[in-house]
Amino acid sequence: LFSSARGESRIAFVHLFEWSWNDIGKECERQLGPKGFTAVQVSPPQQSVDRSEWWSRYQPISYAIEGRGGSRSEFRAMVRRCASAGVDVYVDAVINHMAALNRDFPLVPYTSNDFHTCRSTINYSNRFEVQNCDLVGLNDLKTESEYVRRKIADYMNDLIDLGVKGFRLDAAKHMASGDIRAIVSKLKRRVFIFQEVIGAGGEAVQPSEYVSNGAVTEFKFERTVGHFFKGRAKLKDIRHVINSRGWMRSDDAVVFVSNHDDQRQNTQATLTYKDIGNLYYIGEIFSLAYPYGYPKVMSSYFFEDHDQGPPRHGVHSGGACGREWVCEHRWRGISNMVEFRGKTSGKFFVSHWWDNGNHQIGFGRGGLGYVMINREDFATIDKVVDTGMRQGTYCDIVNGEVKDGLCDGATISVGADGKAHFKVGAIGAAAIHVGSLVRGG
Ligand code: ARE
Ligand code: CA
Repeated sequence: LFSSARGESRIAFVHLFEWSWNDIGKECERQLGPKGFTAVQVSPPQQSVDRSEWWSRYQPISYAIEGRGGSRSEFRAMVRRCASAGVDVYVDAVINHMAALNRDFPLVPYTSNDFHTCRSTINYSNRFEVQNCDLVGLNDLKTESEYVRRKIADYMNDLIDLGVKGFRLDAAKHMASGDIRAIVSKLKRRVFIFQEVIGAGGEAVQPSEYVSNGAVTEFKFERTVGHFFKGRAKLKDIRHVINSRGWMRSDDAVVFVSNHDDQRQNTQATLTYKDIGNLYYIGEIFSLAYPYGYPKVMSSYFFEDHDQGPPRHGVHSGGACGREWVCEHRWRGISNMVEFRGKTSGKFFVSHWWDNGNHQIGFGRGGLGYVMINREDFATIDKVVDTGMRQGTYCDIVNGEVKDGLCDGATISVGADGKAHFKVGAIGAAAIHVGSLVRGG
């Protein structure tokens, strides 16, 4: 079902938002490959309006591969380096619309005939308006036209020739599902498709309409994690909400704690790196441990203003993680939980659940891993629980790293009865898995 270039199932991927192609190539080799990330989502690579705001990338003016990310040859080199490191590249494909300029794009070429004519503000309870009117003023393409479909497919096939293995279809809700199907059927190879469809009750167009074309974003996951980790409900109840009625099937869902839009405009409901304490950190650890969907890790740059573009210096050329770039994907507990998710993928269910009746939870993955999450603001966890794991000493990969078979940080001992003693501080986590066994067993 979810097979990737590695020939394994899809484990987790990262969105290196606004990273340059050169920096991504290096990151694949140094970090993403070694930590077991399946893929990296890159910012829209096609030629866009030339503005400093991050969102200029969502305003295409042609399908040439050039712009802030780098040149076409740098893009090609990135894909090759990532492939050698075992990491697929997913492109954010902006195909619903062109830039908010005159309806004339000679470089494609598109002329006014290739666009819809509705310019009114979209009323989301009206299907026609959602799919035919300009989204925030962006020129809406006639995706029902054979010519437009061919131009879009040519662009995507060009990327496939460059080695791209998947696509995020931006603003998929604004294209009829059948239009997407027709475009995807023109692709020369089978690739991973996931569609950005923001589900909202009462709207005319629903995410379920799109599952026949590929995976779909499940925004309920982001909102649920935000709701519980921001302390609005007892964390112990989160398992009754995720994957409950009305949720996308796990195999169809792409999930995330936060995305590039919501970390800017929806911070009341969404966890981001800006949340005080370690909330984002433990929310991400939870998401990577919990068996639902195909998780995407957001990797951000520090920003103050909604529109603010990326740092002038790249991550590997003076910008640096922790200085101008946040690089959440490198935080120890997050990168190591990608390994946890890979090692536990054979048992894609929750086992050995424990909670304190409030905001402290622990759960296993059928004997392949165990995670403890403490969302209490003050109380620590000091508890013996049944992990279901084989006897041995395991490196707690949130608080330590396995190096040459040894753990450089905290360890957890699992007894012959599967029980282990966990001590976890307030707003903290601990996790062990079969790959972090360091002694005994
Ligand atoms: C920019 C300016 C605008 C200006 C426009 C044209 O900000 O003021 O009118 O340019 O000149 C991104 C930015 C936009 C930006 C755009 C183009 O977010 O601010 O506009 O790039 O540069 C809906 C869609 C959903 C979409 C969100 C943003 O359904 O698909 O709006 N998300 C994707 C990307 C965005 C991107 C685009 C689409 C456009 O992830 O980054 O926009 O390519 C409810 C509804 C949702 C709706 C949501 C917000 O939740 O259910 O469907 O999402 O409200 O309106
Ligand atoms: Ca449309």
